[in-house]
Amino acid sequence: MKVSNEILQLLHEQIAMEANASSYYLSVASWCKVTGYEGAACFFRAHSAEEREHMLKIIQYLNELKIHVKIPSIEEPPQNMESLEQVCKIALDNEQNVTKSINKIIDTAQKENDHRTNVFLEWFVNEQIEEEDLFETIMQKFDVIGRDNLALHEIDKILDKLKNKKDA
Ligand code: OFO
Repeated sequence: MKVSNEILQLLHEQIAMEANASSYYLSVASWCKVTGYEGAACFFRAHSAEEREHMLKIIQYLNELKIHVKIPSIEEPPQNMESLEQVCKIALDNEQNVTKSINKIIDTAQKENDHRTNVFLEWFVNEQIEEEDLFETIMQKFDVIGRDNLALHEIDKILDKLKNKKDA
């Protein structure tokens, strides 16, 4: 096999993490939509699709090494959404955990001189810088603009603009 069992295990865990993130963001999008946050609903739906792309990237990497991937089952995402700020904070926490997880795989790949996996994961390192920055910026909006209904309406509009991240 072209990667070690440990790397294979870690990449499978990463696939599950991306799939669960995709599912969480979809669930948040659904909550936003019925709560009146149209912009946030679009933002989280787009973000859910991005996470699925991340999962597919890893699957494709392993498949190109002729390794069959065991597709994991998805956990039921948390359903107790309380506020727009809370769901954005959970998203930031998730992204920080993804960064830790990517770093752990890179540490392992470097230890094993697995240059191929190390180089493959570079894209994820850069992506996580963007992702953490995105959610940190969103969290700052609650402090800067506020938390009353008008402020939340403004933040909802900002999230709509951020849905393609290029505007971030
Ligand atoms: Fe939002 O993180 Fe994937 O990789």
